[in-house]
Amino acid sequence: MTDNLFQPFALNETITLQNRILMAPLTRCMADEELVPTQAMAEYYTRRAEAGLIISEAVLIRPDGQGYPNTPGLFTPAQIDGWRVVTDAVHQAGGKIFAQLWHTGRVAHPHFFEKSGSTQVIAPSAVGLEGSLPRMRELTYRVPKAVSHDEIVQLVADYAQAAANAIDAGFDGVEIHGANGYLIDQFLHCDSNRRTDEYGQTAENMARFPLAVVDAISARIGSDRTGLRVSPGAYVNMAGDSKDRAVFDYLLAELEQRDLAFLHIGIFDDAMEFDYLGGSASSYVRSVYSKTLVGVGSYSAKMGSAAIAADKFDLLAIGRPFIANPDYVARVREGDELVEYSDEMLASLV
Ligand code: FNR
Ligand code: 8K6
Repeated sequence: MTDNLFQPFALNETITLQNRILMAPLTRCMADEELVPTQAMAEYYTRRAEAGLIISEAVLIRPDGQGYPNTPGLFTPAQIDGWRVVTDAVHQAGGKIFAQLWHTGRVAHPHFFEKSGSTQVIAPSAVGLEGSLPRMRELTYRVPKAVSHDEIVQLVADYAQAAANAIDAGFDGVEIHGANGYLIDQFLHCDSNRRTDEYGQTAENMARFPLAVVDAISARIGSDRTGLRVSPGAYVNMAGDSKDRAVFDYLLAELEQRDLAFLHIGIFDDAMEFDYLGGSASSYVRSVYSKTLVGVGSYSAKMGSAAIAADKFDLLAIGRPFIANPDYVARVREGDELVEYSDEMLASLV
């Protein structure tokens, strides 16, 4: 039984989703060399327009946020025009789509953005990742430069501008990518944030930049069109620390005071438990945050439906099965069998 997934859901007074299934953000590395979305991407998203809400693949707010090849941007007129083709097509098909706004922080590599004139990888602190980029083993991660106060102010402005660009491009809203060990998440974990100024050391300070981004974007496009994805449990590009718990307790209490469209967990498998969270990432967030929550992470439609029925979260995001099944929503509704996901499917946009 998955009936509850097919109930409409009002995020707020301005946005109602036709069902409770979200397409999770999925980086596909298929934009053109100018990081402009292509016609093939418009068709890929349009095939999935039956989702209650599509969250786009992560979209760069500016050049120095790039850490993977051919990830699209929202900082040039051509990129905005390219996205308008995508959003128009999704809307024509009856769908809704938010842009996921992204800066990878220390996971970036100048290989991708040195032609923009900058060669500096930036992060909260000068603590690099070990190793090299996925599928580009000749590129090793750099030790980032710790951003200055003025550079933080500029980053907040750049996030807000990218959100305004997303609305110009026809998106229904934005999801701030605060998860998976990228820039915003780097401020929230002790592994990557060693600052001793007003952006480090205490929970309030470590949450200052993420909340400044949330507030600047909300002021620019409305909190009703602003969502946020977070990873309180460190699991990728990040080491966990028991002191991170207090940071997320503070952040989530602050977010409780704001009227975001939704909060979304960033995790690959929601069965993963974190000692310092006292359980899974979703159960922890649910225990301290009472507003709309999107669960995700290795869920089948049945498991997700049961989790919603048990009030563990309100909406279900589906990632890999949506890559394997463009018509995922129809298949679940009809009780049809699903095609199983495999990593080889990442080679083309179907
Ligand atoms: C992802 N995920 C991801 N998350 C995110 O916040 N932004 C992104 O751009 C991406 N990109 C991405 C690409 C690929 C190929 C995969 C497999 C995953 C994570 C994704 O949104 C989701 O959280 C996980 O895939 C877990 O959900 P499923 O796949 O188990 O339903
Ligand atoms: C070159 C493609 C870059 C895409 C970046 C997004 C992440 C892709 C994820 C692929 C699946 C890997 C799962 C790793 C989960 C770690 C859990 C410990």
